[in-house]
Amino acid sequence: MKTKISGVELRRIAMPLVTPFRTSFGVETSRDVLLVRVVTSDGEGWAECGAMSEPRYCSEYADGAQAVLREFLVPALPKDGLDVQAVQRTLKPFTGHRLAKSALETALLDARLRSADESFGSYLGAARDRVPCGVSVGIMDSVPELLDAVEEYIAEGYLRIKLKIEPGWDIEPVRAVRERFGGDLLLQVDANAAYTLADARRLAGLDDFGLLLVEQPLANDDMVQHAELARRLRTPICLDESIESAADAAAAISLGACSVINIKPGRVGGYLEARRIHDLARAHGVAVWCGGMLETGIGRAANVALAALPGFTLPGDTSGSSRYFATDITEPFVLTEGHLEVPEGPGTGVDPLPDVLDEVTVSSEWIAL
Ligand code: OSB
Ligand code: MG
Repeated sequence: MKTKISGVELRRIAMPLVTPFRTSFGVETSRDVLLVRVVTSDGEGWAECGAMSEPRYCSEYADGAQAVLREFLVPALPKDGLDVQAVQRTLKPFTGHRLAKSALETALLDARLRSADESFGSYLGAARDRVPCGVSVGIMDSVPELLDAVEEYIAEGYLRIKLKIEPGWDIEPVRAVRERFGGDLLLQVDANAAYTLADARRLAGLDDFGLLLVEQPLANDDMVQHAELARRLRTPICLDESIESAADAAAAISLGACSVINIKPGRVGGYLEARRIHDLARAHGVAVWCGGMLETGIGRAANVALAALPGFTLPGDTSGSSRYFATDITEPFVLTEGHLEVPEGPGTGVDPLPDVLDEVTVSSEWIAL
């Protein structure tokens, strides 16, 4: 059955964060989100683009993603009919722009799955109906402030804590969290590319604290340097920014640049590429977990489905809606015993709440096909 696409809506929303989120690349106080809605002969589909307002985490940013969708990706879609493979073939000649491509592919996939009455989880191969959740804790002004935040997240049931680190905020906060909450707490750190290989001795200082992993210590394109660092640390290295495709994952694994991978579907161009990385990593005994980009319920729903695949053996950054927003644009995701349930309805299984969506909408454009 061929599907016709009549058009695509690009909608921008402004979502204030409940607490500022500071990383080594900047501070976020409000999430500027690009939503994609496709309208097809089979019905609608929604997706969320992971791009942030500035190109710091990666080269994409929300205005840029919107522009490339408007100017190139949406107009290239086959008008008379398509399936997901046809969409991938159409988008492939355009270099990069994976977050933008992912949003378009995911919205189309959502529309197709809804019309086929199949859930994302079932389509992707989910092996369980709920997933264990961790939380990513930003850089704070002081250690006591950090300890209060971590204490609250643990009280809410989060099963794993990830601390954002940067030079000057690494050993001390990690030691303080270990001392306060004990050696059994599942703890890991994320540097967002803030170090260089010259910092190897400092990073080796993290080896004393029994961390699950250190995420993306070096620059995005430092694959070889990560392999060298891996030889100097006992703490497992996990890559985030460096892995933009299954080919990158294969290279990283064969180089020994990482022993864990953070899979973010947007970063790798979509859920199908994300699943390829999962399959490859699993075949090599490399653990994976599902990362996040401070998503609303729209993006979160599909991420939670992905995180239910059998190779996702570590808790993800799939936190509850309240960790990010006072009001989510879907029914909120709420933790139960540190887990989120995989949505069961067709497609992503969630719908934007029209009133909330209208309230947070900043702009909307319609691209007819
Ligand atoms: O590096 O994993 C990251 C948020 C935005 C951009 C990059 C990252 C993050 C997080 C938070 O760590 C993940 C989440 O809770 O969505
Ligand atoms: Mg990261």
